[in-house]
Amino acid sequence: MLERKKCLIIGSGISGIGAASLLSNFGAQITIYDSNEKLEVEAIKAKLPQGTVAECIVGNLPEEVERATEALILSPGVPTDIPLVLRMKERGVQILGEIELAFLAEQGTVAAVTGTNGKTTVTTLLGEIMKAHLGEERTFVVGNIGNPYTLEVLKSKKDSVTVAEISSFQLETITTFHPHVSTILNITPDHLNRHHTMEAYIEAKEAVAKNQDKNDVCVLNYENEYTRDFGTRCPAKAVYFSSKSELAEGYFLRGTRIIRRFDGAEADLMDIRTDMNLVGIHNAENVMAAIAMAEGMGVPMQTILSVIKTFKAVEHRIEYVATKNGVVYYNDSKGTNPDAAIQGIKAMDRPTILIGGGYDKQNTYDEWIESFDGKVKWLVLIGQTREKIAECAKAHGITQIKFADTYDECLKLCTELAQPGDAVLLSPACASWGMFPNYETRGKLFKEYVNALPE
Ligand code: UMA
Repeated sequence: MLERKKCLIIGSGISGIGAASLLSNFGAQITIYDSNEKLEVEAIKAKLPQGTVAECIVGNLPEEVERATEALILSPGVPTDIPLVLRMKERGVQILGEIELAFLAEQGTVAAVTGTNGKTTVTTLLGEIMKAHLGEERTFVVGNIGNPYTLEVLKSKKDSVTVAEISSFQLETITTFHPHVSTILNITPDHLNRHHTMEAYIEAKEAVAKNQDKNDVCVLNYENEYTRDFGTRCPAKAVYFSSKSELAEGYFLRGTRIIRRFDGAEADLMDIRTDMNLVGIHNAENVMAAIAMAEGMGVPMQTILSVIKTFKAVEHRIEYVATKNGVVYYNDSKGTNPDAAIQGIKAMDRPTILIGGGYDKQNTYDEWIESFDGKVKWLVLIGQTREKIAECAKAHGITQIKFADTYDECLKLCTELAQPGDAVLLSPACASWGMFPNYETRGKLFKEYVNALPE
């Protein structure tokens, strides 16, 4: 369909490079455009896989290139309402996101995971379950998790499964993307600077199910008002999980046990204290979602439960780093919004030096600060949002606040402030952008710093 077409990819990050590689297999004429004028064309070309040929342009896009474009491929980080995209839309140019582009080449079955929080944990866990069921060579784990779908999809076969973590950015640009099993884990305010309104954010999330029908499954959180409501109008068969209510149908917690109940028949599946290594109620929810999705994908319960038993926390998600001088260090760099960070502080059981702040996604911080529950001994703030968070913290009666100008200074300050018996938690409630290329870099630097501290 895109054969010989003049395709313009916006963004030269990992998703743009993946898109170029796949388009090259489609036989398209490719131009990669990146608005960041500081990038070098040669450096972008060097990132292209062998055999992929693309024109690369940085800074300003020449008018003749824009006019010649027949299909536009957007990287997830490119807003869909920038003037260039709007002009192309008006001209009737085909516009695809990187996920939609990849799906055009999908041969197998897809399971898609979205939601404000928990996506990476559920995607990774479901990926492990599918690998145990089908084998590594028939399972692909892709998407927002950091592995572009476009780079894997050509390996897909009729009997393979792709487990895709899909962000709201990526869902904005899907047209035919059709998972057999999907989930919206939860929806809480996030990315409002990109989507502008909560309604638009919800709409983007719900799009994960828009091509599904009643032969497909959509797994939803009964305790989240948006996802519960979506179940009543979802085009797929809605399957609920709940950490608070005993459901007539679905998966739920009874005390510390996960129960499965369908057609009046109940099965007691596992204990969240002894049969899994992840901590916190949010992780019990993640595990229930993964169980429901895996069952929807036809995996026997025995396989599902045996994988859950050995599954460990995902890197950067309330990840234990080390204990140094009696201080326990946790890396929750993936706490990139207040709701995710609430899970981080909730999981702490001791006085905590909490590192917060970063890129401003125009979130509000009241709920996060209210969840501190007297545990935050010092709040150490960095980045663009530090004043905004400090003001909010003061309004909630928290005065033990320190500012750091650099990340290095922040880490040193935390080690000075922490006493034996305390925890130091990096759980910033903000994206890392502006100080780091991504949350992984922020988390890795934290771990390197902690591991280098004397015993
Ligand atoms: N760019 C432009 N014009 C624009 C905007 C950006 O040219 O208007 C350029 C930038 O200069 C930069 C490039 O686009 O060079 C970056 O593209 P990108 O932001 O789409 O980043 P990628 O490296 O391609 O990574 C993307 C996802 N990034 C975002 O959604 C911001 C990665 O998710 C994802 O892992 C990857 O594709 C593979 O699918 C990261 C993320 O932060 C982890 N996601 C957000 C989140 O989880 O909260 C949604």
